[in-house]
Amino acid sequence: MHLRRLGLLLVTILALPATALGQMVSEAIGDDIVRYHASADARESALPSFALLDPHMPAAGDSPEGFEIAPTFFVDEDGRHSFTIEIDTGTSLYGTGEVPGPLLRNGRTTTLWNSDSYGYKESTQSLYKSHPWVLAVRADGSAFGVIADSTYRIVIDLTEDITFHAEGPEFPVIVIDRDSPQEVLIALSQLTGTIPMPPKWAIGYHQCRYSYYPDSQVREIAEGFRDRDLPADVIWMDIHYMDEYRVFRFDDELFPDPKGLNDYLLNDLNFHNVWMIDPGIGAETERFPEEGYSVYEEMIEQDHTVKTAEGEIYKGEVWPGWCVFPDYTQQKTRDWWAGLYEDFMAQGITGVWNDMNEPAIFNVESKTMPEDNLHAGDPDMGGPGDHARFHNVYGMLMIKATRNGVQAANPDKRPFVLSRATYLGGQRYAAGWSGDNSADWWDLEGSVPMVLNMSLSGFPFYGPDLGGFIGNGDAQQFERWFAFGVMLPFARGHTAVGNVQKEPWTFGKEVEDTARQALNNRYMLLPYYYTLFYDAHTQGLPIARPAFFADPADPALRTEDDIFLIGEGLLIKPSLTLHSDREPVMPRGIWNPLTLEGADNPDMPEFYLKGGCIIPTGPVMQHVSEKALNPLTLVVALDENGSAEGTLYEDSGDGYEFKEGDFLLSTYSAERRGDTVVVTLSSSDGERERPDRQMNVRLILEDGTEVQGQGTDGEEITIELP
Ligand code: NBV
Repeated sequence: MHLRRLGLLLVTILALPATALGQMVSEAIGDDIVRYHASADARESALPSFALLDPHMPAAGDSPEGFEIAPTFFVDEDGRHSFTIEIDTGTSLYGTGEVPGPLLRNGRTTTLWNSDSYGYKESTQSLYKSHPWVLAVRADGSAFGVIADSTYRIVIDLTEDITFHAEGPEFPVIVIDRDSPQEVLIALSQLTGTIPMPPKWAIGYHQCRYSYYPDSQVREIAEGFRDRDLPADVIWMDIHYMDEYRVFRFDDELFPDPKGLNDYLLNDLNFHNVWMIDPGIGAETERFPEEGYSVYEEMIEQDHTVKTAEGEIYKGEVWPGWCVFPDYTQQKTRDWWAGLYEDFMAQGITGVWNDMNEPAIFNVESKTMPEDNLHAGDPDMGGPGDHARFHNVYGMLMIKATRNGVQAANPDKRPFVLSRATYLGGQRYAAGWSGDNSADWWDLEGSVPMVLNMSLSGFPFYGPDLGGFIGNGDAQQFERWFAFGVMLPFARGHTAVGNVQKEPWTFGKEVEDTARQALNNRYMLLPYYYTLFYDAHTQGLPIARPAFFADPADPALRTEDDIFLIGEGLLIKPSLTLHSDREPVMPRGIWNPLTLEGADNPDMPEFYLKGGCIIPTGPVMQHVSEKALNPLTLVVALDENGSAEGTLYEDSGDGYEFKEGDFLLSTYSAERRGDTVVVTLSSSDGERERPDRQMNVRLILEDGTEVQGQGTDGEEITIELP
């Protein structure tokens, strides 16, 4: 027996109380997906899953013969239920959700405990989200994934093998085995769900600040984008719009007419809006002597609050002072919470931002509520329980309710919700961002692997505060961050109160020009991004992907996080540091340099197109619905066999008619025939009529030069090679 394995077995036997020495149970819950329980008793008493789409996912049969990846369950010296899955040499570990530092997670530990981690750095153990999930890529490029199906505080220890230590009771362990990391992520999303299709405006650029106020400043900022031809779609309202930080209430001096503001933004400027809602409900009502604060009053009257261990209403301090907190583990509370959005959304609000939902509490060492607080817990949540059990899913249950409310308020629109806290599976309800980062080169560089590890944890709609939340930074840093950051799936500039203004024009003309080039590229690539969001929604593939996806068996790519892929075909190489001579490792094969706007600007990223790929692009526009996709421009790079393929997804950009067939999914192919390249529409799906439009082809050659062709979409286009 392998020495390490023997050691582990001994530790296991010694650490186990005799009663827990049950026989491990395994069952298949999908093709090559096995769920393990420490014992038959553990299987019987397992709590409902919060990660899986089906909280009581039934077994599909016995675990398949020869399935090789199995956990060794044990109880550690601190009494925590634990397990280890051994890894072979050459196995690279990723995922573990929202983590600071590099992409590769071998050698690291992470504590899953949703935390308000203002100003986090590489040593910070817990950020805002919890993903009890590890993606393991073996030396040969095949891969497996591990879910520890527990909501309790968990330490993921990757210093040697894959070890999880979870507080609370025993829990199931799910293992997915596949031939590639991509297939593991598809399987993960089959288990935990994909992102809902976002409204198209949400994949445009977002401008935020803590906070824009009064309303005239909001107008000015939005106008500032339009006056300067800086493409953007969304402006955000942070906590200063609230009346004394009371959620669902507007400050009547700073924001006397939210509906008028929202209507002006949307109708006159084509700007959507997102407004913040926190979970802490101000408990002091003196502020509202006449009308009262119905949100608080209903909380009390209808018994929606989290309780202390003694069963009293729990009060914790946040922005409004003493607050009570909705207990989202009850359906009745989630329904009530969802109902609050009806009047709110009727103010012309188009998106909602849930912050502080770890939940964050001021002036206590733990930064959150006591772990022995009580949640009522409906039967489908596993019944009543302490906060230790529900802490990591508090934010996810909040956004589940929020999303329902936003959806019910406008049934014909696709909701957009952003959340700071969430849990494995939370991609079903909201997009996310990386919380309170700093205007610091470390944060700038680290924002790439953070996005990638979230991608590798089933959470594709994610991005950092571009330009940094804490601190001013400087022009050059802002410029570099913005230049590549707007290419990340969720593209939002944000910064904290007291900092300098950080709109793209406030650092001077050079930065503004770079920002315009970057935004123009994002908007020109919208057809591609939208197609990728559709793929993420339908298949569960991430939008931003690590370089190793291009060749999972290439060991040199396993640590590469200075470049990233958007989809399969577009490689982005940003300028991440001020002075670096490090050349990132490029994937092998054909990657043709692609000239986009800003190609001669050293602060802009470089772009490469993978041989064999076709990506759809359109005209630059100031907001996502400004112009029809005409001309459609296909950017093509041929593979070593002289062919290429790519898809374009189109629909109305909002609503649900796409589910009834109102979409157009086009597959284009290119093929070299002698001295020509022929581009055709090789298949088409959906009931939407093909627009009568011009189609251009940009064929990118290996040296970056290009040959162009022109024709009509749906018809063959032939290009003469030089
Ligand atoms: O609501 C204010 C901020 C918000 O701007 C930020 O994005 C969140 O992460 N919020 C945290 C509360 C306090 C920050 C110090």
